[in-house]
Amino acid sequence: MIRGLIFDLDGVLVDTAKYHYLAWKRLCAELGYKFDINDNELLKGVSRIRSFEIILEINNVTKTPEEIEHYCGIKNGYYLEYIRRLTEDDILPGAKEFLEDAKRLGYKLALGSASKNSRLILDRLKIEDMFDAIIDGTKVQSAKPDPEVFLKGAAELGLKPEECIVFEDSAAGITAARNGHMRPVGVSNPEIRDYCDYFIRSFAETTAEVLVKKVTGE
Ligand code: B16
Ligand code: MG
Repeated sequence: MIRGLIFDLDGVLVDTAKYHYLAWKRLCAELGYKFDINDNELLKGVSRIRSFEIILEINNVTKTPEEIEHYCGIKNGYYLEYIRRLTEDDILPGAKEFLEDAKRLGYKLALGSASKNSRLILDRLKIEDMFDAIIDGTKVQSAKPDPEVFLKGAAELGLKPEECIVFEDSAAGITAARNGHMRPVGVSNPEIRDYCDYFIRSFAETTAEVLVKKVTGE
């Protein structure tokens, strides 16, 4: 029986994926690196450090851990310029209503994000207090597709992994949910449609009650 819903942040509740892309693109332009929208797909759901390592691999370049840290700091500065401008209106269509509906039905809600900026983003969107547990990049050692972020979310909700649905927009996140024995629901990103148990283009097209029934067949 499903008792908990775990939400990824970037690309699921808010479209910050485009800001990650713009920030990496700006850094890559300065460094003379190749980086396009297809390359960006590989970074979705992946930690900041791992994202830059992937960019280095694409460009056949090596950097020291200190240099990687340095450039990730520059990228995060660019990213913060964008997300400081976020408002409540930037929550994706139907997402807030879906969270409210799920709470009303008694589901426990957790955030399971790779981002170290999640508190700032939740604060800007004014939805921080809707979550019973917030697990993000500041609390985990292993990046998605490792299931750590979702397993910690389920544990903090006091639930077994099998009792949780995970909402994700990235291939790494869908794999992480499966690795953690949870039910992955793909959101918004058509690239992952074939890898999840169920796919929605937007939360506006469903309700918590209908979605849980569709996923579990209950
Ligand atoms: P930050 P999610 C992930 O968030 C993003 O999808 C990914 O592109 C980003 O590199 C990662 O957070 C780290 O973000 O630089 O803010 O710590 O999708 O897991 O909510
Ligand atoms: Mg995401």
